[in-house]
Amino acid sequence: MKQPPRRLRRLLIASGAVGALTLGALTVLPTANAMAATGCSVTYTTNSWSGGFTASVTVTNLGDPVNGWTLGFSFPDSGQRLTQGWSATWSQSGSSVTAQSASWNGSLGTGASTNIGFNGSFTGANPAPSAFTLNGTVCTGSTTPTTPPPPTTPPPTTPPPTTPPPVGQTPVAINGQLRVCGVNLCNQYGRPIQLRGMSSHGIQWFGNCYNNASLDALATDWRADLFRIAMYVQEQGYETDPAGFTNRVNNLVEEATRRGMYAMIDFHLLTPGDPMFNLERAKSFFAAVSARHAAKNNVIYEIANEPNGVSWSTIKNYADQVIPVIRANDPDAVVIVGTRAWSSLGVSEGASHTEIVNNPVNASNVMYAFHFYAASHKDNYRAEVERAAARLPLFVTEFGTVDYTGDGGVDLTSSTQWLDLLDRLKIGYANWTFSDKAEGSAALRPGTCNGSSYTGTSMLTTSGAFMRERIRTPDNFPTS
Ligand code: IDC
Repeated sequence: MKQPPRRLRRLLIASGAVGALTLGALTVLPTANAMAATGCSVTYTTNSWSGGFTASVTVTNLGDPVNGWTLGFSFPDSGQRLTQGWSATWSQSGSSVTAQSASWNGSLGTGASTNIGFNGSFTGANPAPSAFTLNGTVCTGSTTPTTPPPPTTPPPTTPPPTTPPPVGQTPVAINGQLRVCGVNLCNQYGRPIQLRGMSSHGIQWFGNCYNNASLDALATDWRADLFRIAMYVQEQGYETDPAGFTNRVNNLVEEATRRGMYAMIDFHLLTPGDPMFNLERAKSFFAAVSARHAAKNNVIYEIANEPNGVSWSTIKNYADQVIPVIRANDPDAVVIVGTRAWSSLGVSEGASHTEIVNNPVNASNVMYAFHFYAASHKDNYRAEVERAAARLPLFVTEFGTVDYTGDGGVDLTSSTQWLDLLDRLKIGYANWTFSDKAEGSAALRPGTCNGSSYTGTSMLTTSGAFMRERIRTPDNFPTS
């Protein structure tokens, strides 16, 4: 394409800006470029809540293939701030924002796209930026070659994938789509496996702990198989901004997926303990997330964190209404149902797993949650898990090395007994929490998430160091 005259160029810039304001996406004309063909387009969409927002930015390279890129734009309003980005190295200086490609999405072939994003805050309005640049070229949605293409231009080659192919063998690359088989969780070869991983803290409070560096460390330094995304429903969670939280969960699922980890979507109901209180919210939320991730093979749905103060039949009634919503979109995903009395299989309210055995939910490919806090829950709970595991598929979707408040000292003896039991029974687990909250259960020391260093042990608490050792020991993932 030829460079249009200067006047037309200005016109296009203006119309591009209008498009951005109305559609949340825009194109502006390129400036002069170097020898290579350049060009790009960007879509920018946001979900906002009071004072905060999540931006999803899709960058498409329309020029020659690039190896490493920098996206630039300016916030139009002086109150707009970048707080936490992902899938790129983000920075802000004045109103200018830049995002530098990560190792796995730096290569963008002709026509290839990648999605990156960030959380931000704003004080006044929150307008979309009106111009984007990729490696200095303004993104117009078209290509500008400076040299005429040679007569025998080869046909464009297939762009390289924007998600990295599994490096080595990730847990998802090895195990693929999971299925419940008898009382176990089986991989794509029909062999029982145990998933070991970490739970986030409430993403409404500790969203800054889930960034590129921390999730890289979780996947490659901790060698976690699983990342549980704890989305509280109350306590400033989902109910305050359903669209925003759905989007945040979706983004974290994408981040786990890129790194070859299983993603567990935790509908973290806790207070009130009656899941029916949140039935309609659960249906809306799970309809949205299961539609979005239906094609993935690494998503596990946990529909009720910790029901409490209600009977098993009430929980079953809830599950029997929520599971079909997920299955309508994602028929083969494993679903985990919380159990009575804070997912204690009923034990903390004087019941036992037999009420579930006698009246299971009306669905297959389902597991039941068991939670424990090692300093509070000991031999009688372990004995119940051992009995229940012979009859029900169990998943420890949350546990702490400390007491049930989530705080206090680590009980290494009880924690070790618990994890030895779970390893022996091949029961998967997620530890509460991969966060830097100042409480005993947090794996990261306070302040860690303000920095960028998450590998090794120097930033780990007693609980974090213990859990990293347990999680990173080699898994037994049979492949035949
Ligand atoms: C706790 C957190 C704590 C937070 C509190 C608020 O550790 O920082 O202030 O929630 O609700 C659970 C729950 C889980 C609790 C955890 C520890 O699923 O939300 O987290 N716990 O108390 N069940 C048993 C213990």
